[in-house]
Amino acid sequence: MPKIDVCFSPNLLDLYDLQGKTAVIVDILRATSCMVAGLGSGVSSILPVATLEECKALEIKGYICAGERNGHRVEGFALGNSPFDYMSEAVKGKRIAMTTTNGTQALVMSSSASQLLIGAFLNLSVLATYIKQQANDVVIVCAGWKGKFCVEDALFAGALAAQLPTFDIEDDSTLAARSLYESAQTNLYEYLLESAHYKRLSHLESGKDVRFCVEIDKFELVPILVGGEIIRAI
Ligand code: 3SL
Repeated sequence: MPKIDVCFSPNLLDLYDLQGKTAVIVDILRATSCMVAGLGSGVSSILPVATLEECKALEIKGYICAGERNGHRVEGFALGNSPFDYMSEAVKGKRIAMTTTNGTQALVMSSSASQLLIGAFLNLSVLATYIKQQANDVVIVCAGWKGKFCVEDALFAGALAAQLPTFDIEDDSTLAARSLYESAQTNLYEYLLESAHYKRLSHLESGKDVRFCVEIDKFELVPILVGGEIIRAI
């Protein structure tokens, strides 16, 4: 049986051997939700980069610059980090270069995995089906916040683990994530009202992004990193 493991922070990645495994990167609020929403709405590809400078330099190559620092759109960038920015007509068919505080960093730090997939509640079931078909060992890498645990990423890890019941559980992080999801699944949005990142995003209109990011199965696609860019695997 393939194995499943949950890494609660990129700062813990040294404890995990990603070689030969599938890493599912998750940053529910909001980077990976933006990626799923964008590719599901017609964006052609997303190039994740670590720094603002790398991102800006891609503009002359035809990329649209997107991202945030500390939750706020970067000055001079066309897009911020709201999933709604990624679903507009203006970005259909376009390539986006993206840098965020945690999500794109988690991706870059997981590059030793044999395959990198993008997870969000927005594509939960199609992602689970894809992983089941491949039957490869999987590590869910939670982006967290500046190395710290984030409950929304752990909830997603639990939701995905719950859809992969035949996978062998490697250690207790998967059990913990699953129990957390089971206790919150009937009302994810309300559960997140007390979370640190919900509070950090309080400058946004009335929780609109957060509500959207906890919608389950809104999109039928699996984003994958190929040659440095995120595209649709299916
Ligand atoms: O850290 C990240 O990658 C972002 O998703 C954080 S924020 O939701 O845009 O603040």
